[in-house]
Amino acid sequence: MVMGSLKRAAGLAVFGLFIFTALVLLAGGAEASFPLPWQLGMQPSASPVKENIAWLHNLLLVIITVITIFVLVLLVYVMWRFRASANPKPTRTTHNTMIEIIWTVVPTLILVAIAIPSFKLLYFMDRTFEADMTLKVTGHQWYWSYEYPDQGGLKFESYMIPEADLKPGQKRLLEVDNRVVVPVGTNVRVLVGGTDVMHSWMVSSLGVQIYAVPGRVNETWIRVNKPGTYYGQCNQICGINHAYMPIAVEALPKAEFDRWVAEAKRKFATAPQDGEVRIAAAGEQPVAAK
Ligand SMILES: [Cu+2]
Repeated sequence: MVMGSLKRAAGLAVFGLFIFTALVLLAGGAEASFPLPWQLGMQPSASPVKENIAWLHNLLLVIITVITIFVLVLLVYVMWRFRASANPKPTRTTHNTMIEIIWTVVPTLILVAIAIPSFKLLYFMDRTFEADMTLKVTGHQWYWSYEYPDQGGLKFESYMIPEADLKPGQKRLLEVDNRVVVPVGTNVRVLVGGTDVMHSWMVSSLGVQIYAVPGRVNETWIRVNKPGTYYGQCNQICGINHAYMPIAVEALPKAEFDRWVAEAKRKFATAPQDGEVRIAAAGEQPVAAK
């Protein structure tokens, strides 16, 4: 009777695991740097930081799966082994020094084993030592602005394209009028600030999520592995239009990037810069230029 239900439970667990694996494999097949309906798992990695995040994620997934299965097996065994019907006279055992040492030391070792790669990754994500160029990102209610200090201070604003104006093939709530363009294979130092409330610059496939705080400059870095467009969103609840300030990072080969810079300088030199604002220094009110 007991063995029968155990077998049924084990059968169900194996079936569940099979369905889950199939879904993950299906979802993993999608090579897209934006969210997809019914997506499971993470977007494919397009930067060294994201590759390392995915690696740590997969390691942790294995560890928590093994721990969960181990604890489940122990619980089921204890329920069966010490059931009342087979133990009319209950055992009075309360302590076992050996077991207590094991269940203290082993989890500690597991935590240390997780902490080492975790801290290594935190420092790797923090900043790049060898920056080839700098990109300044500023969060506003409710759009982003970008500035290129190494390209003659080129700057522009990036607004979402409203649903009614979308052209065929453009992504709803993700497409912007001016994409932020970076060269591939280049260490880009990203300085992030804000002018009004807290925002967050998040691009999933590049492994970046950093707060844009008024009066403060946060630093991170990206290095895009291959050309393409990588989508993200502000992921700090920042007001009524929080959902309408997407991010589109376009990575171009270096020569094409230089051409883009020359073109962008002409385009944005003449464009009106009404809402132009700069990252405010600590303790200073955000300043809007005339
Ligand atoms: Cu925001």
